Amino acid sequence: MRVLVTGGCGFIGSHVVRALLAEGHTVTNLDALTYAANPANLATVASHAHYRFVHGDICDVPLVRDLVAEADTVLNFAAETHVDRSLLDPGVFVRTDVEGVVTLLEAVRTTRDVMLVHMSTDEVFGSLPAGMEAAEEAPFAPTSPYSASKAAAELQIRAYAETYHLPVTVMRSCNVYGPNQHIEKFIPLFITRALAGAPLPLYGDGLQEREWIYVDDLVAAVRVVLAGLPRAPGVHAIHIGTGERLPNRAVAETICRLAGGNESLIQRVGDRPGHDRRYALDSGRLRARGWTPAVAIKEGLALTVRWYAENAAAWEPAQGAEFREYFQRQYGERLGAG
Ligand code: TDX
Repeated sequence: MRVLVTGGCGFIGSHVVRALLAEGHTVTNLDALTYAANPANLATVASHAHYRFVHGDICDVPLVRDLVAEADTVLNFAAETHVDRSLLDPGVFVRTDVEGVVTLLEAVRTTRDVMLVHMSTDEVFGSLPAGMEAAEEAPFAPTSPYSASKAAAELQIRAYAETYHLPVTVMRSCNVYGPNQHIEKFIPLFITRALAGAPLPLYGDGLQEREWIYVDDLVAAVRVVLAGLPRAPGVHAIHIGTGERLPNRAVAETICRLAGGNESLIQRVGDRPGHDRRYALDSGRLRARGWTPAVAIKEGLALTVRWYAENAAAWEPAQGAEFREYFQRQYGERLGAG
């Protein structure tokens, strides 16, 4: 395949780029290098003969049109992804997550012979009651500016697929974790702070439930999806979920144990506004295609804690001025008041 990956310097994108190159595909990586990108994630493949990096924005119409025209498959991982940041600064989420997707759709519409595969999220369904799982056709009920932008992107995809008879595959994943994830996210934030003996800001009662997938399992799922892309016009949605659903407090306690920290580091702080209580995906469609997760959460957390402990040089640069300012806005008062 000749794949255009967008957002390939991010967490999920970089794992997928490496896997695609290892499988012999040709990869062009279009990345805007926002705060969340880390080109070091791709240092080992930077000079690979079948890899090309393009520094640019998915909202750049002529650039995207040219790159899409060279590809047979477009994999969209470019996005603003952090819910807390969407509460502080929603505009950039609409731009990248919605306008960026429309830019891709326009390029795909005019190129035609290219398969678009888009990464979405379990958050488009909003909070689910206990015992319920969202199947691919469940109704959207997003609650944060982030999840609303991802749902809006999906509605644009649906509109284009319907109007212009385009085949588009939409993957919706549960929470991903593992090496190279930006330290703003729950698991890496708690790991890096536990390693430093710093307080761990647990929002609200800590009983919110998330479904977790180790990044290698996510990459394996993406490979299964890519191996059988439906070519019929329409939206082909597929859920990537493990069924491993845990309250945040339990994850935080495990991290404390693994990082050699004390559970007293966990500090309950003011809740995230509009905080969804529970996500859960029905992943039967993907499993019917032979995928099953290989890494249980306990093992995955141990691997992840070890990676952050042994690879400080890979994530410490992310703790620069931009992050310190964000951290102060997000947690300054919360931790001060805790
Ligand atoms: O400091 C924190 N304290 C805390 O209690 C942070 C950062 C998070 N949390 C809680 C909020 C969530 O219930 O932990 C849970 C996970 O938080 P995040 O890592 O921010 O992830 P979440 O909001 O669940 O969204 C993630 O999964 C779905 C990704 O950020 C999204 O991009 C993805 O679509």
